[in-house]
Amino acid sequence: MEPSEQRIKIAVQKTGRLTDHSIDLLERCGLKLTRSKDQLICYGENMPIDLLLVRDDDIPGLVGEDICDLGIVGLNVVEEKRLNRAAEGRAIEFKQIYELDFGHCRLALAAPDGTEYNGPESLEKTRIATSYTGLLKHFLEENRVDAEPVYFSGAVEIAPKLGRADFICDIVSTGGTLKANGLVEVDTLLQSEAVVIQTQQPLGEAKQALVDKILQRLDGVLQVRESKYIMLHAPKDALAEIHALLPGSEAPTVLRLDGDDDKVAVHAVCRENVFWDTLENLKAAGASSLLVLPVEKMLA
Ligand code: PRT
Ligand code: ZN
Repeated sequence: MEPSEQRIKIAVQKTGRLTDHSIDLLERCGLKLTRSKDQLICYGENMPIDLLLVRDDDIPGLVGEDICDLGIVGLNVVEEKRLNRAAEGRAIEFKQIYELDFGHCRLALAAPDGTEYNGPESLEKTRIATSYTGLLKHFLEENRVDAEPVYFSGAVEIAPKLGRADFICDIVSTGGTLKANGLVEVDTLLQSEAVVIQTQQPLGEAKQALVDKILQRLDGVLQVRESKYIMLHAPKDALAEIHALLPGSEAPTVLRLDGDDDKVAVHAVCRENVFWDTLENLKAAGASSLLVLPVEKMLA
């Protein structure tokens, strides 16, 4: 095994909403992992890459302080950490590389059903319970509103019932928790999803080459998720119309069909989801023998 300073370290959430998705994504990039006995590290068996399994709140700090080279974490956590550090005069910046299309949620303002809200000015002189004081203060400053953030480390949604706040500012995904507590969403501060962050420190040639390789594979895995390979027969005179209907495809391959001078075979990689509607529209434009196949791997 390489000396530890030559291995890439990726900070990943130990247990939580992002854990399975993050590990699955890295495994689909070809990484074979074994967990250490204490479950705190996953060692890469076939590549010099190890995962540090930590609380999600620690991930931006570990990457910002150069202890890990990459991290997978919610944008909400990254932005909160960045703003808190900036307020303390210890700014950290990351190379934020990819949005990973999982862990979707939003940081939203909510209030007891019936509360009047006509925009941020309605927050003037109110108390707002949150664990996201950095993002909330930033929002209040941007909107020049004087309100009082009240820090709650968890169970923010019960603050209004306890008489501790007029509004709450918390992460929402389905909205079920707000509803169960008689709260209504009134504004959105941030749309979030899991992202890959990279340290801004130069990594050295060998490590950077490995990071580039893993990022290229990640890109391939993300593209493949939405991509499909379409094969069809098209009348030559409908080719332009049919190409225009193929979602997200750049240059389809057009092949001659043996014994048929009027039609050609068209093969294309479509980088957006192919729905039944698309196939029906292609058929209406004259396409026949339509076949849609999943794409296993892709390298641009
Ligand atoms: O232990 P550790 O600190 O690592 O974990 P954690 O408890 O802080 O985080 P975790 O696992 O709950 O969430 C990790 C990340 O997932 C968050 O930082 C977000 O980026 C993202 N995420 C996506 C969410 C949600 N969806 C979500 N729904 N994080 C939290 N929630 C909460 C929400 O606040 C509400 O209380 O889940 C509850 C249910 O939400 P509704 O709207 O579906 O009812
Ligand atoms: Zn956390």
